Amino acid sequence: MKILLISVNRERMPFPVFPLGLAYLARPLREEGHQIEVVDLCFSQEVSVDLNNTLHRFQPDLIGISLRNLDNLTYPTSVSYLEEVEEVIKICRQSTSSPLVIGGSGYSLAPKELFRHLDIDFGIVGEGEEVFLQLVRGLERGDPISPSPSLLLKEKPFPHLIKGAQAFPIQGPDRALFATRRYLEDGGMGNIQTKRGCPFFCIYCTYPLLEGKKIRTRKTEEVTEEIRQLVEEGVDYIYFVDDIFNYPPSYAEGLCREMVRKKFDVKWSAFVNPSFLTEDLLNWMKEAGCMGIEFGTDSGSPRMIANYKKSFTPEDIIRSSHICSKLNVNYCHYLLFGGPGENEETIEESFRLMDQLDPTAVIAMLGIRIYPGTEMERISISQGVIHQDTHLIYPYFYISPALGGRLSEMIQEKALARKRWIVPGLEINITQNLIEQIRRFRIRGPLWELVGRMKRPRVRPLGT
Ligand code: B12
Ligand code: SF4
Repeated sequence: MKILLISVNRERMPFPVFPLGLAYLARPLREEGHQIEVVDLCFSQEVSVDLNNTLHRFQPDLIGISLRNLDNLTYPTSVSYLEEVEEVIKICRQSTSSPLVIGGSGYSLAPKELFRHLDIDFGIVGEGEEVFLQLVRGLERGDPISPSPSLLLKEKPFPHLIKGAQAFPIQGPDRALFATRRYLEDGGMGNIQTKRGCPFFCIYCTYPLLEGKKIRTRKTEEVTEEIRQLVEEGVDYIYFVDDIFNYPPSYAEGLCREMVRKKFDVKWSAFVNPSFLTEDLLNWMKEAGCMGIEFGTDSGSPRMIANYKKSFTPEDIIRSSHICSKLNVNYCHYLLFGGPGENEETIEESFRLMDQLDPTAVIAMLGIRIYPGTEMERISISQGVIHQDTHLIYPYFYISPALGGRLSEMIQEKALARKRWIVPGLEINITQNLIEQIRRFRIRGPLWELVGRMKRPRVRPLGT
C-alpha cells in the first residue's frame, strides 16, 4: 500500500522537535513492505504547495496525520494549532479520496471531541505502531473494519471504552525518511526514547494517560544501538524524551554505564525527578555525556508541591540541586504558577527557594492547562472554572482565584528582577527571534543553559 505520513507540527518554540512518533510508526509499515512517504510540515514555506505536490505525485492509498500538539501550552500567549490541522485535512480532502487516519499525543488527549471536530475517517488513540498496522492490513484485504477501544471510525458509534493502545515490546523508530540533520541544525538536537509510562499522579499531568502508569523499558542494547546510529549520522546532542529519565534509577544507571562502555561521543539532557537522583547516578550520567538536567519541580512551596501531588518533597529538590551544583552539571527547574491553592505567599516561597538554590535557569509557566481525564479537570469543574461540556480541545487554564487576576503581573515583576528566569508566556528571556539568532551560532542543546550569560533580561512588553 502507498501510505503518506504527515507531521502537522509547525511549532518552533522552544525549538523544532523531530517527529519521533511518526518515525516509530514508519518502522513496522516499512518492514511489512509498504511504500511510505513523509511530509513534514515543520519547515515548509508553503504548506498547500508542498502538500499538494506530494499528494499529486505520490497518489497515496492511505494518509496518516500525526497531531503532536493541540496548543502551545503557554498562558497568556496561548495559541491553538487546530486551525492549521483543519487546513491540512481540507487540502487532503480536496486532492484525494484516500482515507485519513489521525493519531498522536495531541489527538489522544481528546479523541472523541477531536473526531467530531475534524473531518477524518479513522482515529487511533495512544501508541499507533500496532493498531495502524492492523488497520492497514484490514483495509488491504478489504475486511470490514470495526471500532475498538483504540480505534474510532467515521459513521460508527464510538466504542464504549476508549483506551490508548500500548505497544509492547517497544520497537525502535525508523528515521530513514526524516530530516534528522535539519532538526539537529535548527533545533540543536536529536531525540530518543528509552521507555514509556509514568506511575505517578500529579493532578494536571497527561503523561500517565498517554503512556500508561506501568513503565515499559526498551532493551538497553537497542537504545545504545539507536544512539550509535544517530552519532554515525552526525548527531552530537540528544534529548531523552522519557517522562522521567531517572526512574527506575537502576535502568538509568545501566543505560549510562553502557553508554560509557561504548564511548559515545555525544552530549545529552533529559527530564529528571528530584526524588531519584543520587550523586552516584549523576556521576554515571555525567560520564555518559549528560550536560543538563531539567527538573519538573513545579513549585518551591511545600503546600503547592502537596497540592500538585508531586512524588517528592522540598528537601528532595534541595538535595538534588546540591548534587548538580557539586558535580557541576547545569540544571533548570520548571515551575508552574497558579494551581489550586496558589497565593501570593506560595509564589513568594517558590521565588525564595530558587534564589537559595541559584540553578542555571528557572523556566516558569503560568496557569495550568486543563486536560480531559485529569484530576485538574475534576477540580476545575467543581470550582466552576469550566463546565462538564467545555471543549478542552482548546486551551483553558486554571488560575487560582486567590491571586485576584494578578498572576502575570506578579511573576513579571519578580522574574524581571532576576537574571536566570525564563517566562515563555511573558516572553521574558525567550522569543522565537532570539532563539533563532542564537542557533545561527550552531549551538546545541536547550538554550536555557545560556540565560545566565545574557547581559540584561530581555523582555518584549506584552501587547507589542
Ligand atoms: C519530550 C517532550 C517535549 C520535549 C521535546 C524534546 C525533543 N527534542 O524531542 C520538549 C520539552 C522540548 C517539548 C516541547 C513542547 N511540548 Co512536549 N512533550 C514531550 C513528551 C514528554 C514526549 C514526546 C515524545 O517525543 N514522545 C515519544 C513519541 C514516540 O511518542 P508520540 O509522539 O506520542 O507518538 C506515538 C503516539 O502518539 C502515536 N502517534 C504519533 N503520531 C501518529 C500518527 C498516526 C497517524 C497514528 C495512528 C499514531 C500516531 O504513535 C506514536 C508511537 O507510539 C510529551 C508527553 C508525552 N508523554 O507524550 C509532551 C507533549 C507532546 N508536549 C506538549 C507540548 C504542548 C509541548 C510544547 C508546545 C510546550 C511548550 N510550550 O514548550 C512544546 C512544543 C515543541 C515543538 N516544537 O513541537 C504536549 C502536547 C499536547 C498539547 N497540550 O497540545 C504533550 C503531550 C505534553 C502535555 N502537556 O500533555 N516537549
Ligand atoms: S509530572 Fe512527571 S511525575 Fe508527575 S505524573 Fe507527570 S510525568 Fe509523572
